[in-house]
Amino acid sequence: MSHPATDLPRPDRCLIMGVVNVTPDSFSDGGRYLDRSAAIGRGLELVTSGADIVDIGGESTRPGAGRIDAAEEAGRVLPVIRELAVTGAYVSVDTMRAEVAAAALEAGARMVNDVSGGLSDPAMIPLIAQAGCPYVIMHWRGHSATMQDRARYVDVVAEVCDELGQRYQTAAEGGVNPESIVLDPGLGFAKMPRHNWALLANLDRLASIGRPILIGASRKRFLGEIIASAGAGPRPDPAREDATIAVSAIAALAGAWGVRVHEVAGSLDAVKVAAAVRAAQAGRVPEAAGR
Ligand code: PMM
Repeated sequence: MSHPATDLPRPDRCLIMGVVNVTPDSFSDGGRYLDRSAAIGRGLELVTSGADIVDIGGESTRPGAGRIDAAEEAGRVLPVIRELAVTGAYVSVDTMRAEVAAAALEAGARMVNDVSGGLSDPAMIPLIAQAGCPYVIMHWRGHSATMQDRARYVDVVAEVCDELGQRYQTAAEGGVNPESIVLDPGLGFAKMPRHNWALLANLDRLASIGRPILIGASRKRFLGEIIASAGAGPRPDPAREDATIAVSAIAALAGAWGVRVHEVAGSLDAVKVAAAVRAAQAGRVPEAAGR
């Protein structure tokens, strides 16, 4: 099957996907942007800070979270997507529902970020095939309420590569343009901290599937745990930003296509530094890597 050219952004450095969760309960920014104008303002702020993509989500996927209904999810994200898209921002919608994805594309979103990689809603892959838009397939083993019970692996890197590879193949066989697919190991989704670290240590193996890799580590608990002071619990969420920036540098140096982050500035600097090192590794003179 031939496909039209894809709208997948490919800057000359690791790109920055800025996050706005229009939810009351996401672990990091839950409750801050449930108000529509606050969410739009935040999206614009992320773009001004240099985000290449703004990812808008209306349903929390934090471990243990329950589902909301599609109407509520759509009601949260659509007005925000509409307002951001008219400014020319490249907007993606973070949803597992084909119905919400379709309405979001109609409202001006250009990419669908599906944390279930098409597993949650059988209508998703046909929708993406028909829309011809870029599609993020994340590694997922089940809904948030019980996903941590599924964090069982003999070899997490091999199993995530295998399961992601299967989702990629299913999507391509379902008519999705392979050139528009991005793969994401789903850090924190059916993963214990040791699984997240193993995946971050082996991004080259994920990349060997042959598609761009997106990494979403921003402010997740496993970062708070690794930087905890002796005898103290995990570092709380806002104090995980420096660790997030470190992951952005590491992922970019390993050749990741993008990092999904709550704050843009530090990660943007980090990916520019990584781009300079990669250029030098390739024997080129590093130049300013875009904005
Ligand atoms: N993580 C969250 C939500 N959406 N999407 C992708 N592609 N990758 C992720 O790692 C990911 C995601 C959970 O984090 P949040 O509640 O801060 O958005």
